[in-house]
Amino acid sequence: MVKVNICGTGEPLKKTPSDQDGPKKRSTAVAFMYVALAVSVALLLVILTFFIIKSSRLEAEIENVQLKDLQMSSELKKLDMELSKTSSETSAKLKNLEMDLERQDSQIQDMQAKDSEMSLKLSDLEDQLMKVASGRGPKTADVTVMDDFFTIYPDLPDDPDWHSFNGHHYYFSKTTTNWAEANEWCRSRDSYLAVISTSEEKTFISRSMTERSWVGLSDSEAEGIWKWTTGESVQGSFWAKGEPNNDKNSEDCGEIMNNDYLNDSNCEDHKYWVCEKDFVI
Ligand SMILES: [Ca+2]
Ligand SMILES: [Ca+2]
Ligand SMILES: [Ca+2]
Repeated sequence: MVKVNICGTGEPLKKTPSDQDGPKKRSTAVAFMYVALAVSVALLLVILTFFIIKSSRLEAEIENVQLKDLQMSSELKKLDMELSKTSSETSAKLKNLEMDLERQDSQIQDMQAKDSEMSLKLSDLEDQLMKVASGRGPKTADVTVMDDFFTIYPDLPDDPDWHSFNGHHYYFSKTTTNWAEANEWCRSRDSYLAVISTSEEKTFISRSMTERSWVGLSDSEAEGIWKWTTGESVQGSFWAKGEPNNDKNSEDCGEIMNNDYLNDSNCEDHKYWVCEKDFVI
């Protein structure tokens, strides 16, 4: 804007130094404002980015924690189920053991009763023999005493299905079935699936049978811990080479093979079996 001489000379007024600095200062101020604005915007952007990154990290961590929480609750649920399953299995086994114990008690009582009955009959027979020998009695002894003996012990020792070895008696089945049924069959006849304690017994059994057969051996209670049904451990050298191998993760019952060695096999397989009883006359 051109200042006019108010004195009416018509000459434009000369610009003072301060008039010349004005626009310069203004443009510097404007430039400064732009720079300040740009810096503020940049700062805002940095802060915003920082918050976005922080927030997405937090979200990821929350998801992680939630995932772990889910996994832990599912593991807890699984553990809980396993615990209740183990507990019910244990109580069932305990009940079975109690029943076995009761059965064995009653068998022992039966055997004791039979023993005392036989002692009486034998002493009667001795009396009769003494009388025969001294000429005071009939010419022959009462053989019905011996008949009674075999009535009381139907399986022993004359039962052709049972074979004696070292004071034990063995039954070799003529049909096949799974391990549990074979075990039950022996139990129902006052015996048990054969328990092999010596290599002589092992050889006797393997030579007497015609086919591979179940014996009283299993690791059903604890995988890899093989025990006879009497609770005894099995001798390592009795196993065939490479056995027990728990093939297909499903071999928990023991059999004796024709080669005189033991093998673990699937309990549901149908095989012959060998029962044993300890009665010694
Ligand atoms: Ca035995
Ligand atoms: Ca096994
Ligand atoms: Ca095997």
